[in-house]
Amino acid sequence: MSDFRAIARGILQDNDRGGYTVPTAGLYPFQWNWDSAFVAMAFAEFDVPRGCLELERLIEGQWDDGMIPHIVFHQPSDSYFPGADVWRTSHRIPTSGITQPPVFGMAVKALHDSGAPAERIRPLFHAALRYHRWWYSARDPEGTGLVALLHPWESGSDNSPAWDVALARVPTTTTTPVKRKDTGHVDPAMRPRDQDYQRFIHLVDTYAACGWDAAEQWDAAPFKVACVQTTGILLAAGEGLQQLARALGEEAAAAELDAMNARSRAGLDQAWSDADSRFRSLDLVSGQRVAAPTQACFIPLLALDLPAARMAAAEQEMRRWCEGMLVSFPTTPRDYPGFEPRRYWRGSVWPIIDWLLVQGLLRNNATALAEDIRHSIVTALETAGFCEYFDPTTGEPCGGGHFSWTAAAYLHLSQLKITLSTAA
Ligand code: 2M8
Repeated sequence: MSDFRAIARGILQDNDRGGYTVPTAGLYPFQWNWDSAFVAMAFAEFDVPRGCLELERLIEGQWDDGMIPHIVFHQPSDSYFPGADVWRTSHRIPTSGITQPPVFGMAVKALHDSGAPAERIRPLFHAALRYHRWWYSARDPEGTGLVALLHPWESGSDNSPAWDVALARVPTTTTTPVKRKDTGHVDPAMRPRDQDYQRFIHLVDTYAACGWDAAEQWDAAPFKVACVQTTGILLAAGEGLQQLARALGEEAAAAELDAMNARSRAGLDQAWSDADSRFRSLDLVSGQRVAAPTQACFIPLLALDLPAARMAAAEQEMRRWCEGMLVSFPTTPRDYPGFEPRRYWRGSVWPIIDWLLVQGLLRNNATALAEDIRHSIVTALETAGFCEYFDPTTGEPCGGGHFSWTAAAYLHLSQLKITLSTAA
């Protein structure tokens, strides 16, 4: 029988480029923000110093305004588009100009809880605090409680059906020629479409023309969605950071985090829809709630203790999405017209999303569903390998292989023991 945990650790080793981990060689040859945070959380379970180093390398890219970019280009590589030259940013090392879901603070807390020393945790804590301040000031300047994304890549769920309506308004014209490399690494049928890429790069051109100034971008953005997944992750991270602030004796920071967290909690509370049994993001350009059902709608469970009626409804809806699926959790339900089980974020199963959902379900005492999802993804991985994501209808491995965050999710989920609650 294979030692899958050893294989997973081997993947993290192979993808190490000197204290940071690339998602996978070739397809993604740089350091990605939330990929590294998941990897650091896995390291927290067996190699705490290496986990700290992962985050320390990531914040080499942190901007003066607190933003942690979605890509840090530590070394050149021409196997990825858009590379450093397309972004035209001015940090002291090359980075992209947008961010990703703020799992970072969750990883700092996990490393602290695993015994990382205060001299390594304190600087990471302060980087996280500056990052959270940036989120609230740059991405919720009106204080609504939900933080907004200015680019679908910031969601991490790049071509999710959640963005279809908002992204359709973005012009396909670009000043930068679009020279895709991703489709040379994996089957184009699994990747976003060319039109999506035209729009992704139109947005990059637009924000580069703003000199990447946060306020100018906010005014110029043709894509602006206040996102329940990002806010749920921000709040989960913020709660951990608040506890960490107390442990570090940083009382003023604890009070500041408390206020930021309260703002997100209120924003999420308003984003719940009884009619849909899920949370819904808000398109700030049209003023409409996002109708498309995606995994994002359940990520707030991570950070909220849902009232019993809401939780029962959410659980029932999540179970409905899983019906007839070989692997859970599909990022879009099969009965939605935009469902494409192999095309990247349009329905496929992502192990790191399962990790977040399992955590959210456990927080809300839905232990049976948490265990079903955990068991389903661990089995899929042991059957099909450490791929980027899975087709939920067939269990087929999709996207890139030898994938770091998949290995990280396996290391966490394969050893997680869930005790079924009697009420479940
Ligand atoms: C994917 O996104 C990148 C852009 O950031 C791409 O397709 O080129 C997404 O799955 C994203 O969530 C992930 O962080 C990244 C690296 O794994 O790949």
